[in-house]
Amino acid sequence: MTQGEIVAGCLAPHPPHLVYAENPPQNEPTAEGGWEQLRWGYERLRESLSEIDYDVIVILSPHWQTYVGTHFLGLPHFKNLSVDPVFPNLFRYNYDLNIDIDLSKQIFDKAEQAGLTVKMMNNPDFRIDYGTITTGHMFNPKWDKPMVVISSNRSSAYYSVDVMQEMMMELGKATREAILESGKKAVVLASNSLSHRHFTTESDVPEDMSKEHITSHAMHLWDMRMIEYMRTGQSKRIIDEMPEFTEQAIAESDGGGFSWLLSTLELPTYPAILHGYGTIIGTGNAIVEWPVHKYKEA
Ligand code: 2X7
Ligand code: FE2
Repeated sequence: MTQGEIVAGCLAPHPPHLVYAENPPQNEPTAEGGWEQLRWGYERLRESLSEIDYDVIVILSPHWQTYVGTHFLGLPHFKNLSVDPVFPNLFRYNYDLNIDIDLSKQIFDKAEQAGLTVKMMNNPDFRIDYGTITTGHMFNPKWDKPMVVISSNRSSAYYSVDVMQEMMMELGKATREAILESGKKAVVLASNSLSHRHFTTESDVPEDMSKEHITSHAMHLWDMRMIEYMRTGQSKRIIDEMPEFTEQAIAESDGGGFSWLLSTLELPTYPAILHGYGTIIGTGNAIVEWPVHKYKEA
């Protein structure tokens, strides 16, 4: 069998506002637009990968939170209504997604061999979180590729960001090894915002962009620092500064996705492509692609 590969890795944030502003038929509420900078960023990401052949999307979402180990969606098909618990006015999405359970099980096995606690989610009524769905929709609105969906083990809350990161680095290695052995071509997505301090009230018109800005200068500086590291191939510095960043910027990297992503890519030293940056209710969001396919050895 030919060896599988990761063709690209992306930071692909999931505020439900993006789906709301797109007005797809699956979402019940309707909007007058909004957050265009980020939505155009997703357009550029999709365009950038449109000529790249791949079989499966592997995603880790911080809104599927599990406290005992890492879980994987373990049934071939999930269909239901997903409602954002904080923004039910913006996100009521009828999803229909297919899972690559063979690859899920292969990653599960590798992670278990590495000593991580893992579980397959086999409840057909399980409701998929809005992080997975928003990133899934914005990355691939046609939903025409199977997915592997990985939960966020909340070890940062239970232990510390350092412990979380060590576990996510292991999970990233296991994910990579399983993909290589599977013979499949995969795109890996970390579904998270950067700085995550948000406003506590919503404007009358949620998509009123005159109200949108970063919550503080300190959050802006942290976001720019992380983006600069990504754009200049300094993944190791991101990993080294992750505990400080996560704590000081209340960053959504606490869910582990960002560390996991960089580990699946073996801490890339080549520049990532920034497709877009913008704020959503004051949080910082970057759409970033590591174009692995361009840098692979011949
Ligand atoms: O989940 C989110 C988020 N990460 C950032 C902003 C707004 C809403 O939801
Ligand atoms: Fe979030």
